[in-house]
Amino acid sequence: MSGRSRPTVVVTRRLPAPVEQRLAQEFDARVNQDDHSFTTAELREALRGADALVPTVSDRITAQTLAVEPLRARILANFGVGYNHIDVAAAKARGLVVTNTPDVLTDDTADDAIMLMLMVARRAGEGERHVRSGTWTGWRPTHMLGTKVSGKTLGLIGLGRIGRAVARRAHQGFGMHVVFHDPYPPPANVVADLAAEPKATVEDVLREADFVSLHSPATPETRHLMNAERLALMRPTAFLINTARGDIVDEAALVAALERRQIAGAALDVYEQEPHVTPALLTMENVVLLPHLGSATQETRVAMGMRALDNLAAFFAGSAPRDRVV
Ligand code: 8YV
Repeated sequence: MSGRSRPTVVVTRRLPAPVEQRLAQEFDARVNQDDHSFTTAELREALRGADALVPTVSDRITAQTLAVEPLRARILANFGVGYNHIDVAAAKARGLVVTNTPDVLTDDTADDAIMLMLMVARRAGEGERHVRSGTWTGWRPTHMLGTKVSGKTLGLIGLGRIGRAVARRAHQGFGMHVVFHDPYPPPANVVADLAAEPKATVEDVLREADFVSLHSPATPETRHLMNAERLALMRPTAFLINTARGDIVDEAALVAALERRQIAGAALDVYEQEPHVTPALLTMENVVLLPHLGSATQETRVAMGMRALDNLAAFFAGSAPRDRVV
């Protein structure tokens, strides 16, 4: 293809080098050199000036943003599996195709959930802070006792790709009993292979689980799914883990539940208003806080980028992109 005929693609954040190299080879790429978070004005400009946009979770692509005239962009190839930051109905109404990057980040995100479960149960963050503070006085039988993970009950809210990968790790690796609720469960043979026990309601899971891990997409239905009432159903010895989306947990209600000792702790990778974290959480030793690291490995971020570029390449070649969501 000649330079002139190559589609113009705006990528809102810096991507790993191999992805940017391919991007430059195949497209007329406009890269965000200093990796700043795009303003609404910049997003609108990109929609007016480019054939495609590669956004990330740090971009809010609202109906108002999508209302630009004239609209040149024809596809939003999201870098990431979750696309709740894009108003897909508005995108569809404007004739835009939207794609995401599933599968390639499943293992890393499941690893992240297991890591958080272990960290919060075994007080890993607190222990690290203790050693680094220089106040550790030495080993003793009663020092910093945590909660045993192996053999406990893990409750999964959502048994999609990532939920299933967590179930496998928990059951096969830690001998955990896995219970779950999913309004759209996978086929019975898949559930049986995982040795996961279905529950009729979210509440049933919450009442039984020693660890509750969230794996639902962020939708209007799942917004604040973990509210004050549901948090109160968890066991006082149980921990909440969220690697899905911040919107699923009412962060203020979580703080209240932790303050009242209604639950034993929480481990979060995602927040309601990223990068803002409700200040009270920062002060709690029984809370583990990570900066949205679910898919943050070199291998996976390259794979996500390549998958987004595959979707763009297919679209501009006139074929169906593999990961079309609308
Ligand atoms: C990404 C994620 O890092 O893919 C997702 O949905 O939450 C993360 O793995 C982020 O969304 C990239 O846009």
